[in-house]
Amino acid sequence: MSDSKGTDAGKAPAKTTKYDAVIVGAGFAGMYMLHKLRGMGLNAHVFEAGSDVGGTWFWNRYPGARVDIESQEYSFSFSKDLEEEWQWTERYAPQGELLDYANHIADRFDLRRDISFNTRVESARYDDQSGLWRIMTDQGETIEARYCVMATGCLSAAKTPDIPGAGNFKGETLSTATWPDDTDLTGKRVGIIGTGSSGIQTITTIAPQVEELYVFQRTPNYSVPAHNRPLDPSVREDWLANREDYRQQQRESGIGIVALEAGEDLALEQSEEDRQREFERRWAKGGFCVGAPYADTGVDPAANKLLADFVAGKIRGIVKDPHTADLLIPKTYPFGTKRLVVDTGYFEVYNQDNVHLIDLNETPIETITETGLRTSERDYEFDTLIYAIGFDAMTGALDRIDIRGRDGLKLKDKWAAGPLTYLGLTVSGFPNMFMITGPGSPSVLSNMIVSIEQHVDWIADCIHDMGERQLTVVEATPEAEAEWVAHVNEIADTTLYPQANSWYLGANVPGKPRVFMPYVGGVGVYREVCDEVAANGYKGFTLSRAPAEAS
Ligand code: FAD
Ligand code: N01
Repeated sequence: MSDSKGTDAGKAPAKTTKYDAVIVGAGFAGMYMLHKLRGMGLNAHVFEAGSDVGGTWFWNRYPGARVDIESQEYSFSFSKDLEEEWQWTERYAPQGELLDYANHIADRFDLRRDISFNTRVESARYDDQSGLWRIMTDQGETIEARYCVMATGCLSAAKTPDIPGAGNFKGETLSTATWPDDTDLTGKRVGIIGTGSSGIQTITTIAPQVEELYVFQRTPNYSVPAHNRPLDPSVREDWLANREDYRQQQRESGIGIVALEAGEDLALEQSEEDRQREFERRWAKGGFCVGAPYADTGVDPAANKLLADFVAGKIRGIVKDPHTADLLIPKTYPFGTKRLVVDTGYFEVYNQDNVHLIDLNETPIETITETGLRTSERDYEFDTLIYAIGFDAMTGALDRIDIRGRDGLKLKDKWAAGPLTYLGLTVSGFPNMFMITGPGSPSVLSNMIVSIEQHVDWIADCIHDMGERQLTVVEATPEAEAEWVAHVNEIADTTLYPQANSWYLGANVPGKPRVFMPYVGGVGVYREVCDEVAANGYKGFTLSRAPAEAS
């Protein structure tokens, strides 16, 4: 159906460019989607707001940014050659190496020729008659495409500071989510707001360089040791030798990580001695496996408390000042119900004289000032202010696009009380639009690369099958969507997750509906559901031809 190409959007005068599929976003999801659709002979094109590929790893260049899943597991499996030629250097790859990996993929599969960079998609409207999406960019171009794939990222819409006086500060202001390359904090006085994963990685890395570091903490986070180190060649050899088996394990697992070693026994049924031994073994191994020793810690408050107490003991053992240690121990939510942080000496930095922890519960921020920040207790002065305050997660990037489906229905209105999706892949009323790792899928509760691959493959198969049947419109039914949303909520409620004011629930964005967004059923179970839907003739979808093509 394509009749013209426009790889250099923005330079051309207003015109309509046609593609079979438009993909929004050139992170790992958008890149693989492009590769896959191209391989099927489709004319697909990507629009990316940034100036290059990599998504998360392109934007988040703050000091210490690195993956929280072992490198070989956080990598694509779709190409054996890619897997064999790429060499990770550390157990947990740093941001720069992850960005190199993204660039390597773009080069190796010659992706850039079908990506328009520095181009933000502002609106996407579905036309009922033609069954096509009309997409508009901030470069003034209009695009028509049969399929629109939102690869916009779950953690790509950074929050803007909602703190009184934000903007007053006359020194250097930085955000972890849009960190510039040429920053040197050596010898500076720095204030940082936020102690999630981004804050913790930044704090740990800059603490030895800066003169003074003021950490403004509202809620402490559970953090476990990464035990990061240069990647042992034997790990790579073992992974490549058993690649098929490991990849299969990932796909069938709970969160897509082989190293998780998800325990199947119940904590409450173990002796105190056995439990401590297992907790210690996992702490020594490091990473997310610390959070999965037993099957009941995520669902039973008593079992959860055993693990939480163990980790609290570790924090007390590391941090010398008992009051500071106490402030660093989470007390308001169960262990693991916010994304666990995997750190490299985080708690240790509080033993340094130049690092100061300020508890915002005790002394809240009154205002940002020209020279720093004022709490209810005193003024703090610094040269650089860092915001590590997180994202409008899962729905934020989609909300920032004016998406209108059948009969002009706005996605934002449809989702006013929380996201409604079928399988986290599609939305009823928005035919031919797919989301990669959307709300209602395992997404951010999983190894994202595993989930991205599964979604891309499923979407590509669906588009292929539509072509085979000479059909042009695929749309989730309202009934299937309602049933899926109820199921997602029901199983979330069997866990302790909803007890934390986390971004999984939208609790970090004022006014955002409180709905648990990701699917907790596990990537293996979820994959089976998606495969069954496809095998049963796309159960829960209507497949048709657009009215303009029906005769
Ligand atoms: P992204 O990488 O977010 O890419 C989306 C792209 O879409 C962005 O480049 C954005 O600019 C673009 N975009 C969005 N809206 C528009 C628009 N309207 N027009 C044009 N372009 C648009 N996950 C893990 O599993 N393990 C980890 O260790 C891990 N670490 C993380 C660390 C950080 C700092 C963050 C923020 C997230 C992390 N994640 C991690 C989650 C991470 O987002 C995913 O692993 C993965 O990189 C997501 O890829 P993606 O392509 O889906 O989205
Ligand atoms: O964001 P967050 P993040 N005043 O929302 C605080 C992934 N990731 O960017 O909890 C004061 O977790 C807020 O406090 P509170 C990972 O999935 C992975 O750190 O709202 N404080 C919190 O402490 C992660 O979960 C890695 O009370 C304010 C912090 O800011 C996700 O991205 C690395 C505030 C925000 O924490 C998001 O992590 C980085 C205010 N007004 C990110 N507003 C890896 O390691 C917010 N805060 C792989």
